Amino acid sequence: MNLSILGIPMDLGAGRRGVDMGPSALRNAHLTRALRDLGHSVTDLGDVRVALPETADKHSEGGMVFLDPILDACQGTRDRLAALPEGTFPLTIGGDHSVSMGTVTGNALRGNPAGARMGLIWVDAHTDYNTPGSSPSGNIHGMPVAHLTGLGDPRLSGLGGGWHMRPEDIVMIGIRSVDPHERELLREAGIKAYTMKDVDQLGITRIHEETIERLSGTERLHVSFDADALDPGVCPGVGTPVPGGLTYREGHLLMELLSESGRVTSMDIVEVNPILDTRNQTAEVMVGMAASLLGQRIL
Ligand code: DIR
Ligand code: MN
Ligand code: MN
Ligand code: MN
Repeated sequence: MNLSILGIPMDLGAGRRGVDMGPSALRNAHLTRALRDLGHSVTDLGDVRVALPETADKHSEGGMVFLDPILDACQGTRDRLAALPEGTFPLTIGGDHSVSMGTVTGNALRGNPAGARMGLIWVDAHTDYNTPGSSPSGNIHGMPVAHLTGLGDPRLSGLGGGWHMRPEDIVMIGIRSVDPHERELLREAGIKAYTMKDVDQLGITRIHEETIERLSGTERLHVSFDADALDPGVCPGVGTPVPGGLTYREGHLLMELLSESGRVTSMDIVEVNPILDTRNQTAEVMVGMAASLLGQRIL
């Protein structure tokens, strides 16, 4: 496969500093080499330009911190991805999870100005379904999915032009932290979310089967993997660790099964924070997750 790596070194959407170094940490953990060893042709496109928090305008507008520079970075990401040749598999590396407003729209718009029907698998401890009105923090990394479905601020929800994600084409896995008003919005939208209780009860194999069945009508399939979906013991280098996450093997099994499905067309790895990490463990684990999604097998 032709893989394109694109970094978005942004921490403007998160509550703490450091995930802007995520792309460096992942490259240091030999991301390119791991994917080339699987037989892929890998091009690193470098990084999207992102404003520095020290020089950007932080003023919180309508309940959103750093709205303008985040919008700029998401537009840059979207345009870069939309212009890639069709048939390329983009692997986007963040950055806080607000980058996914740019990655998902860019991947939907590639070769299709109206936007392809996109399935979205959101692997995360959080549902990231806040709007500026429901958010307790004002941090935009808690809001990307709501904006992708057309809720919230029109500048962010307008990144896809007229295109939006259909709520029925979204599946979340690993969920264990949802804000009170966010929970209501998620219910109203009818988004399928597999909580950690569901992971314990059903297991990853069944969840994977149901997910692929549910998303069978979509043309493209994007996996957005927030490192905090995995247990903090596995991935300590994240800004908002929540106990009781996916085990190392549950993460790999989900990626291995998705790889076998042959359906996935793009991926994000986000929220790797080397400042809070133990050595570079979190980046190393996430390189392994990408490798499993892209064909690595035990035998
Ligand atoms: C919280 C935290 N729900 C918020 N969200 C996080 O600020 O909206 N998302 N950490 O990754
Ligand atoms: Mn997230
Ligand atoms: Mn998260
Ligand atoms: Mn986050």
